[in-house]
Amino acid sequence: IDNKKIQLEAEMKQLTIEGWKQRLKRPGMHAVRDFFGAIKKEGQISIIAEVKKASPSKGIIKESFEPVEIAKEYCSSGVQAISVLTEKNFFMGDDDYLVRIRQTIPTPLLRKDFIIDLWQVYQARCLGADAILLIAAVLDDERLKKFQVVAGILGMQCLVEVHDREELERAIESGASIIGINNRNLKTFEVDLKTTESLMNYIPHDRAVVSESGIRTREDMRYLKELGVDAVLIGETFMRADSISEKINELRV
Ligand code: IGP
Repeated sequence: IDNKKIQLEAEMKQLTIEGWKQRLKRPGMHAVRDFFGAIKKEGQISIIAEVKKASPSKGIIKESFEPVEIAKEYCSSGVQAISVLTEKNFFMGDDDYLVRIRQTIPTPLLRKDFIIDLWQVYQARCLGADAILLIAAVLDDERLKKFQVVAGILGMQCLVEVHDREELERAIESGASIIGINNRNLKTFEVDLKTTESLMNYIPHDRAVVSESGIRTREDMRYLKELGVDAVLIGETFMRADSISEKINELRV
């Protein structure tokens, strides 16, 4: 019985992927934007601004949450890219936020979710993602590589997230072009920007380096720029700001 169940599940996933593939062939399917090119600019530290209602460590961050309005403000403030949480259970995100934001603004979009199955890669493309998040800690080497290959075939790029030296080596080995250093320890939720400093120097120069989480001040930005980081990923600081555009101007270095 178990074998049958496993086989059935495998077939269902296969069907799902076929279903998504069919959708991708529909006329009017949008083109993908160059996420890597948008964030890796010599001598500049780019901002990836996140649309994020809640988090497991902080609960609800923003009560009056209008994802499209937030994205529009990010866009008009000139951020280089936007990250959209689509994960429902921990971050109160929604796939539909990505779809609606995609329809409204031209900024390159990262889909922020826990991608653990191949069909989600196809789905991300259909929803309007230009890049997807892959977390090294939750994917084995085979999946890490395979998902990047498939994303690439679909025209998307991957931000491979790491938190320690071992994950970083696996990310580099897997061919990741965009490496995200998460300053937040996902087990303890502790944040330390020094995580970026300690891993930076092991990353080849042709990759884009993104410092993620816990970035709050202009001093933080100066510090990370000094380290040679290509981009920062900021959520909470913008979500809590009285004025998003003013906060972005304040953090621009
Ligand atoms: C943003 P912050 O501290 O600025 O809100 O962090 C981003 O780095 C964080 O949301 C994040 C995340 C993730 C969310 C980093 N890695 C993985 C979900 C899944």
